[in-house]
Amino acid sequence: MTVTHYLADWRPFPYEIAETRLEFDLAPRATRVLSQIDFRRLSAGDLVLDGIGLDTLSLAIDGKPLPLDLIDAERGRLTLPAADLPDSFTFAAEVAIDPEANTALEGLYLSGGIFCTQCEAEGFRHITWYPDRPDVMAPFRVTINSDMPVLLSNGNPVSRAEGRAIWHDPWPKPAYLFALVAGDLRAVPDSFTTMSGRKVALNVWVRPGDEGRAGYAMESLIRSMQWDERVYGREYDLDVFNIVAVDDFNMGAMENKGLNIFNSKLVLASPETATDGDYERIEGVIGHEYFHNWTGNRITCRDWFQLCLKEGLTVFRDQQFTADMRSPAVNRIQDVQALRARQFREDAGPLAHPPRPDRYQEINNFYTATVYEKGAEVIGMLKRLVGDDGYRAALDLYFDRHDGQACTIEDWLRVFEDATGRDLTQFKRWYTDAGTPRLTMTEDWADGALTLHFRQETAPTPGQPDKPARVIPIALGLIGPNGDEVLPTTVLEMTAAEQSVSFRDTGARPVVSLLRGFSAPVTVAREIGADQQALLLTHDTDPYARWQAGRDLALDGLIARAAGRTGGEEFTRAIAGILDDAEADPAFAALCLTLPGEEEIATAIAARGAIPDPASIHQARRGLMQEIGTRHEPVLARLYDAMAVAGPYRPDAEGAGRRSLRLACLALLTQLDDGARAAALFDTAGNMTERQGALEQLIAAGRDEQALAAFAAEFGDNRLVMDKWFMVQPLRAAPDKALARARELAARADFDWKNPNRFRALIAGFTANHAAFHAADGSGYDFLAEWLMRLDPVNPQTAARMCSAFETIARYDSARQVRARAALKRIAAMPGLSRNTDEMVSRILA
Ligand code: 0A1
Ligand code: ZN
Repeated sequence: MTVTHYLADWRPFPYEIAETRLEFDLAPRATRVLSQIDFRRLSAGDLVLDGIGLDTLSLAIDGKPLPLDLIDAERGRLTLPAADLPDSFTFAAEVAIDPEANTALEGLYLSGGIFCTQCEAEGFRHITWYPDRPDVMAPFRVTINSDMPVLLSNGNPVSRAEGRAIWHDPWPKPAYLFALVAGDLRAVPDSFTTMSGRKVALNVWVRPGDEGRAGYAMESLIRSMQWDERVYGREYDLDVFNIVAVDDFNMGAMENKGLNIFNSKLVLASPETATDGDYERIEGVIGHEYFHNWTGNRITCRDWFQLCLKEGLTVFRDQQFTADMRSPAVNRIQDVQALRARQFREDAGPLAHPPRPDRYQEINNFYTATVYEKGAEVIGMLKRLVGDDGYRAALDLYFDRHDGQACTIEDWLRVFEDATGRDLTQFKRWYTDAGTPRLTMTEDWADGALTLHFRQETAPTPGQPDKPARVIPIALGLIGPNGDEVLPTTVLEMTAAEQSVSFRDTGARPVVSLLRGFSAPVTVAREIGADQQALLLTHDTDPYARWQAGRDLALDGLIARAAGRTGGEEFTRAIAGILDDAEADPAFAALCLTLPGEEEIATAIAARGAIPDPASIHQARRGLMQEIGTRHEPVLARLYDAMAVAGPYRPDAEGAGRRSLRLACLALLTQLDDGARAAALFDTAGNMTERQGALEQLIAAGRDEQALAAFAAEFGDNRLVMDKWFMVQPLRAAPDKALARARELAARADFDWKNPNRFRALIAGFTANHAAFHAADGSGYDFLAEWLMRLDPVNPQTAARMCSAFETIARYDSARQVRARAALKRIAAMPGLSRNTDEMVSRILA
């Protein structure tokens, strides 16, 4: 039975909750959950509670037993007719659940012997009967009965005795923010004094033996707390803040009130086991979950259609935080790269949806790049339009007006309107309309005036055939032919489908530096010559625009090469300037020096109306890397040596930047030295960043046997490090070898595929090998389908998310499309297919 939920159908819940009391008797196979919920009637209506997979032992109202046949197990509902209910009453239930059998990792489950919970979005209904919707908020009192040494829940500790802990969370919260943890855990403790002088006890909880790898997470937490006070004036509001690392987790982490639960890969780090990228993600995600305390918990979402209210804003905040902790320019470019790779891709395919969707079948399928990353971009545009002061005033008003409430995108936009006087009616389309606008610019140069003509258009997306014009903030500058900036950044607010603007007195005809700072999430089409791109790459004052100019130049060359022509000569020449300057900003140079990936090249080819051929793209990219390496060998070799960092490893932006440039040089030099440098680096590097980087090069060069064995011997008992080992092999293997490699790995006893990290490492590592996944014979599609069908009955959420590997099939040739669709149809036909995967597959096949 497929049910579609519509935004238009939202109705307020007719009851409020004064307090929720829960008592857990923990046992792996039969945990007993006793609940007492104090309801008060707000308006007419039956009391409808949600519950799935519960063994209900008893139900009562004010102590009077209720018949169990009120339960509709098929629909997961318990309906108590309004006529039978007093105005205020206590509902009580006693249920039994089986955490050990819970492989879906939704609700209460066991991860390596640790009891833990995941309740967003609708996990709480797997724990007990409840109005499992975000607009029903309550203070919680939780009793945990268990012999486990550490017993945690939300809020503040009330009491602890042998076998029992009581917790009280005074802040009203929806059920999706509930959490419980019980296990043999060790704390890495610290403390923080808030700006008003409240002392908060901080703990990062890990398994015994992992304490030495939790320090960076703790430092990141403290930096996050300081930052939110300094930049947003937001203070923490409980006596304790706990973070727990677990090995089995469907996503990255979860912002449960006062008790964040994390995928261990986003907590545990040491120089020998984690890369610079891992450290950066840990800092960003610790920040993200902490920032949710205000944007998500104190102010939550009225319904799940409003998910981007908390997620877009919290991603925006964590991006600001990372930019402040590291390099604003480099991080902006990385964010844009990620947005293009994941969100533009989503927007261009069958899974396109607006940041605020108006329908869903399975809400867990909507934790997407569109809701998160595009949701953040929309806020960036809003900030640019109202200015920094306007943004601050609007946010202050948001916290003031809506603290303690469950809100909508309308509430959010209204605070901006009220704080700044701006009408945001047209701007709202960014929230309600799917698709990436394409911005076309043409130029006229006459009588010393440069006129720019802009046109915006957005292709239809599923269910949305017409796309009215949006507000697009276009930040631009002008660069004179001698490289001087003749117009600093100005922002043009485009509101119509077509609009023009003129600039005079600029001297000789300048080159437009367009969409500076990536001021709007749009694609750009413009006529621009290679010499103009080279000019921007060398002289633009805006780092994003500089990088983008190089990107476009490289893509032009790669597309030509993939079509069997020559290409890339201009890029190869133009990066000489970047290499000369590289030591001034190594991280930026590394970004410029790393060619677009194969997937990005395929996207660019499709955007020009051609059909990408994965094998030619792979060849084209390697060929251009070889040419660049050959042309610049002396300087690359010099930089490679110069970027070695002396002294102990530190995971800061400076060291990470030097290592990223070093590895970018290594990738080019490996084309010439057959892996000699990579082999040496693998043997001598004292940090995982360089070891993994070297290993990836050795795999690509087909010289990996020894290194892989050494790596496995050294790290065989470290799950997170072995995930890397499982990931890099199918990802970096030559396209004709990757599938065999993936199958071999999948057959290993330590391919513990029920663990989401391990499954993703191998299977998503393979699908990210573009030419291997899109093999002409369809073998890559078959491999993915086979594993999704295996995973779906065990863990529908993770299986469903990975269906998105198929979302680009429409841009390939018809033979590939036929094969991919056949694989998808096999999944669709599987008996008992989950609602999660069913929805994803049907949308892709539609
Ligand atoms: N709110 C979390 C993301 C999250 C969503 C769902 C989960 O389980 C299905 C887990 C985590 C965040 O934004 O970090
Ligand atoms: Zn979030």
